[in-house]
Amino acid sequence: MSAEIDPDVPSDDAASRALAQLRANDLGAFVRPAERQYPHQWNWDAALIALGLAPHDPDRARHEVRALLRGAWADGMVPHILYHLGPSDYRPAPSFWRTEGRHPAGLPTSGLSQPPILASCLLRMHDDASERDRPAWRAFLDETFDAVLAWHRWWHRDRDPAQRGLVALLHPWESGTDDAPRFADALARVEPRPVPDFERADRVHVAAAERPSDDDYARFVHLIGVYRELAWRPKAIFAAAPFRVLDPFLNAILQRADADLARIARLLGRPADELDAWQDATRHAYARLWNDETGTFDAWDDRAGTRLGSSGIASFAALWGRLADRRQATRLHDALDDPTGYAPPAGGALLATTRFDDPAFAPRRYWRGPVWIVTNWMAADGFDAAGYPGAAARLRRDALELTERHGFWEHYDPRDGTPGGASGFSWSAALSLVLRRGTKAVTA
Ligand code: 2M8
Repeated sequence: MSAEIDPDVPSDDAASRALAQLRANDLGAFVRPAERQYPHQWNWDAALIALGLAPHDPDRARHEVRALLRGAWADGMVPHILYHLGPSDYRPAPSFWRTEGRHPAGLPTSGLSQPPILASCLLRMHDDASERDRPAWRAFLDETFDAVLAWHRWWHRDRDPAQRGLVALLHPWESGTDDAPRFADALARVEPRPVPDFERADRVHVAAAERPSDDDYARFVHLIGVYRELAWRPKAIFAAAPFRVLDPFLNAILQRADADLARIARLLGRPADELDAWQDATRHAYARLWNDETGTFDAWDDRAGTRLGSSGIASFAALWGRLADRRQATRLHDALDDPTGYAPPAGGALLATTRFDDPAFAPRRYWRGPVWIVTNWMAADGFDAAGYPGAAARLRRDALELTERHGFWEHYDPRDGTPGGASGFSWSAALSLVLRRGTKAVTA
């Protein structure tokens, strides 16, 4: 269906196409992230899909969030993949994780988590609702509050046991930006053992050149092998993790989500002190990720005790998390206009995942170069808040143009906008609805 999209159609038609894409991906129990590539429910995809659907079909949006929270473990962790409908041609298969005894009865899940963007989406669904819908959203904030808070507690307790103010990723999949160049050095230190019961199946519907390399994948799978042997016990896997990274992307999303959950708490008349304390600790620790030489927020390899380079898109998340000061925001803004940084050539689009002059930049390979609609949306929000409405408008315009010209793909080549990755990609459709709502509000 994406090939039928005409860039000149009025935006209401474009919105209908986005809703049609989400309907096509709706499997009843949940909306799959893409028509073929991702047949299960993914954590942050679900939150973004719900946000897109909320004003059009609030009941369906709430159903999506309920389905996600049904996967929560007893310790509060909300997993990154939920296999509601059992096995499929996707790998890892549910049984590969060996999470029995940890996942809820009858709902197999992965053993990892993903960016906790849910609280931020929930607050927006409530705030953007019509007068008529708002009471139902308020009731839904109340219904979901304890589960979301328990998940944030899990991050701050089990992924920051020494209370340093930054939570750790134990697997690149937990960042949502799986093969991002900033993880390369930390992954290179992982020595993968072959895992006998695993075979890659992610290159059937998507070109191999647009998926992570075999080297990366061997390590992704090896890490799961290590953790499943430790029965996913939080203390044990934290201590043994061959890959442990303090990531500016994940921590910025958590910071914003803590702030948004604190707003929800106040709205509901619940205490917010714990949420406020987490934000103070994170703000303090996050400042140390800043690299004044490069003008980036860098990830930290918690195993080697070293700074990781190739920060790319992760730096811009600091704006989403309201974690960049005025000078840092200006440095990030400057990189948008720098052709060796992120300024696209004529006919291209903001915002590449990696700087154009980074040796790791790969314009069509997954999280190593392409433009993703989610990161444009986050960066636009951040630049608006930092006092750069022009940059925010460019980011929104480029994202909308990409989806209108090419349809809803997983990502787009920043040099010429050509689409790549999975077709029929749900969050590109969902966020096009969100961006269009934002654009309308600004121009109204
Ligand atoms: C991608 O990740 C999965 C593994 O979790 C995969 O490559 O198979 C990532 O882009 C992730 O951020 C996203 O949530 C998921 C589904 O869209 O796909």
